[in-house]
Amino acid sequence: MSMVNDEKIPNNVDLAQDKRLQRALEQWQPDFLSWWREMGPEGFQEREVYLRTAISVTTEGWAHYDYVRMPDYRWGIFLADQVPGRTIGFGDLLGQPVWQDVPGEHRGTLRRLIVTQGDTEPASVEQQRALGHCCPSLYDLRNLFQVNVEEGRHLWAMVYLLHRFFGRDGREDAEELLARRSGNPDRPRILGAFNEPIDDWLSFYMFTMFTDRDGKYQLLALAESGFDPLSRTTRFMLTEEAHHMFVGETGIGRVVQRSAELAKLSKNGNPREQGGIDLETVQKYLNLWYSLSLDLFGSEISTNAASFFGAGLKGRAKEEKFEEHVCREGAVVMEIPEQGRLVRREVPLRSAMNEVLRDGYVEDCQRGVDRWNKILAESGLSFRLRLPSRRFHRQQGVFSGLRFDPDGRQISTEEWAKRQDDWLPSASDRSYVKSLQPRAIHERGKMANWIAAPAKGIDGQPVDFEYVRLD
Ligand code: BYC
Ligand code: FE
Ligand code: FE
Repeated sequence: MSMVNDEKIPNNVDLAQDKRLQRALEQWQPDFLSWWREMGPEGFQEREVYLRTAISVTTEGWAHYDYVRMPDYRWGIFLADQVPGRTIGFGDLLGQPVWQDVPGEHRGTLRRLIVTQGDTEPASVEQQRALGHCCPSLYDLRNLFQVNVEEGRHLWAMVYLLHRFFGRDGREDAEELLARRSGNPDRPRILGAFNEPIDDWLSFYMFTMFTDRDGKYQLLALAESGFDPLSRTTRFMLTEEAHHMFVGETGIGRVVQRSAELAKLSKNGNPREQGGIDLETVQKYLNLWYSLSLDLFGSEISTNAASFFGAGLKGRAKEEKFEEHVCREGAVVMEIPEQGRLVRREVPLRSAMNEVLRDGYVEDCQRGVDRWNKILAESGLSFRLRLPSRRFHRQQGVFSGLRFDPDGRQISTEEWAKRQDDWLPSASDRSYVKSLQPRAIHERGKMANWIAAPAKGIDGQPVDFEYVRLD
């Protein structure tokens, strides 16, 4: 029996009426499932997990909780409601009606944007696939799987667009989204951060805090798109993204809280003496994932970004908050390197759109850091976490190829080599973090020693709820 019907694939895109889409999905869906079994969460595929499934776009329907085995998860296809009379909100075509189909001249560019977005989703599942074996609690295990199945659904969202609007090219792209592999030297994922290993939970929380938050900003920018189906798809994805960032921010918050408790219990104020994570190590992981995530916005000065904006394909986050939407004039003053020195330059606004989007992201990250620092202040500790300079450890954009310290001061290659391990997780930091917890914690309500319990459970359930049935 076909797996492609409204019962198996909850949707609001008229799947039952769309024979072409059905045929494309009938090909792709079994390949997706084999990919999920091969590259999805390792060792827990047959377990029942207390998961949220989106079964409609209404407020009651998009958060339906029940026990489900992950391969039976009902990955759905949802577009946020159409806004009647919606017009393009920025760029050269400001005020014109949005497109319900792909304009021929933008076909290649839209395909690239959708493929790039789509590629990150399965990549993150691959990166996180072994984490179940060292989970700090059942609560966290469930959150990991929730994030994983929803990233799977985000892949479905992009595959829907490829199948529905891009014909045979789109079908080929959709297959390739299942063929690339995170970290594989021969067929890597497209963007840098998605090829980095995530093999401990501190990295996982940093990733969901900082990298999923890049997702939020990219989705906000795509939600402005003049290609209405892309706008509607990404708007619905954003509703799921909030939980991913919640997992990251509260995860780090719980680590910070526990580290503060353990610091007080130890003779020298070092949580490591009590089997916890010291705040210096937390800062190094933060430096790493924040800088990798800054790279995901692309270069500070980008002709791609300028043409995406001009053509009405990708706007700014919450475009309506800006005063002026054409942006043919205007400039952003940036300090950029020229011949090895930082100089102030005026960059035409459209070419600076990646940096404008990054500005909002940086502010959003800072709010999270402030909340962590509040936990430290309330614990009476003087240590504070902070975001490093945007220039620190960059591999994309105008600062790549040069070396900067976390304060943004330019330094020599020799100094970088000497100090690198003070700023980024060293091999010994990584093995320490991994050594903290030799086995997964499976007892209901119990937490690993290095992390505090969450303030409350999921979906109104208690913290000691059986979030994953392991027997
Ligand atoms: N790594 O003008 P440039 C998410 C490439 S996360 C490798 O600087 P542009 C999620 C770039 O492709 C959100 N390559 O940048 C989170 C270009 O290549 P070509 C994902 C990079 O084009 C957690 C060249 O460098 N969504 O959803 O303005 C879990 C020069 O490009 C990188 C999107 O990314 C990099 N970091 O902007 C799960 C939205 N950065 O053309 C999911 C769609 C740049 O020379 N993508 N390059 O071959 C875009 O809007 C743009 O492609 C980018 C780059 C913002 C990524
Ligand atoms: Fe996603
Ligand atoms: Fe996400």
